[in-house]
Amino acid sequence: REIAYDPAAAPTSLQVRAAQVLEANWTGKSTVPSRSLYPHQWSWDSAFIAIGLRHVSPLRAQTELETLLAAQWADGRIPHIVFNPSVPLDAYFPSPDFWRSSTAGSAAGAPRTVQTSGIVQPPVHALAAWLVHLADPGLSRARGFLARAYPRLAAWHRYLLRRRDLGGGGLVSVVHPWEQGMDNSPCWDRPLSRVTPAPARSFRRADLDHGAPEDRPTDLDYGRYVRLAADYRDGGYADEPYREASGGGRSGDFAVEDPAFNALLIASEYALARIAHELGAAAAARQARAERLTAALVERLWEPAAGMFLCRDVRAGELIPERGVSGLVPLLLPTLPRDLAATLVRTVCGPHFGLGGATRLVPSYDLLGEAFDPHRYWRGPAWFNTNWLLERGLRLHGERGRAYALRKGMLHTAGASDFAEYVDPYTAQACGATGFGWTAALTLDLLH
Ligand code: 9YW
Repeated sequence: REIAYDPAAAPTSLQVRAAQVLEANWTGKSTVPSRSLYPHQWSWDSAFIAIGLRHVSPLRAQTELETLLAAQWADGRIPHIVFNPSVPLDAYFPSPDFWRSSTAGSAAGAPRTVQTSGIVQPPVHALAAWLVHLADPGLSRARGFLARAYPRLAAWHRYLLRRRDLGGGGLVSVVHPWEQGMDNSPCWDRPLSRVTPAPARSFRRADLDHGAPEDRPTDLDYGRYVRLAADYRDGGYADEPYREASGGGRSGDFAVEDPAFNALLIASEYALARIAHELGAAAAARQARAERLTAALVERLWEPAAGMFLCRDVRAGELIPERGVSGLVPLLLPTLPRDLAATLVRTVCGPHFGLGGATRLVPSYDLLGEAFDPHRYWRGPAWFNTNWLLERGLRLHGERGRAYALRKGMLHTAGASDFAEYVDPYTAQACGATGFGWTAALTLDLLH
């Protein structure tokens, strides 16, 4: 009996499925992280998405970053959200009428024609721009992609280094957990406990319309997020008062030096040096700055007893004794001292993160930590962006076998979970949204 070939029955490859997610999330100018939960453009999502999109369409990947950079503020900050005006206001909270960027942010130079948030997210952008360029240097040069992006990326790094060194030790501080990107990480519990939450009735969460409450931050967390963001907004998004508060402490203030945020800035500074070189500009000063920042990171955030980096609570003047995945991300850095890199690898594979033992993907938080919860957002689940960064770090430091196993685990989990936002680190059960932008994009990148 002859068997007819049925293309509909043929298994769709992981690569095709990942590209389909990016296609479905593409709005014409940028890519949403998730059609349901996050219907606008997010800053570090776009950087990770561009890194994957470059394998499908280098032009779209360039456009993704250009759309984000077009919303940059005159003071250099790249906002964490660029709002899509055609999405209803109640689809996401906090919406443009909360941030009021074009009015509240006018002194800081917020754009007038596009609505954005007023806080930032980790600076993965120069790294993304360099990788996007490499995917098709001919197209990139013909479009002047790097020549147009470079001054904006340089202004972005300048903003962070000049305005956000709130601790005075050369590192950048975040003033809101949303800035660091790992919203409800237990690392924030201690500094957040000083913040008086906004009353629950003063805002309405939209995330619970799409996400299971047990997978999401709590109402108390949200009250504190709202208070911090509203205070920053009401101060015109000015950073000076936060700098002045350093050491003494203004009640309610949140200022934290985070290892992943700073490591990504350093990785992006190395990428900016490469971009400068490609454009025929001087690169040595950037290279030297990246090395200086690496030294500051080690000096201020390395905790030998934990075998990893920790967050520094700038207001309290002390390290926060919680092991978050953020403290492993500096493995990405090329000039990390060798003994520290070796220690980080041991920590990733040890009982707190379990890679290659209890877990196939690295969890967002200490498996043995008191606050560990395998399903609740950044309090335990494994995320694909942090695992992608660690896979690069393992490869960079010669850990090919471990990198290969992690890559395999990520590809399998991405496919099996339908490109979940995050997964239970023990069972790989999908949590949050599916069809998630950076999960699909970074899958594509791993496949190339
Ligand atoms: C929110 C979009 C963003 C990510 C963050 C993540 C989450 C937004 O979603 O924050 O409303 O909680 O924590 O890292 O950029 O994917």
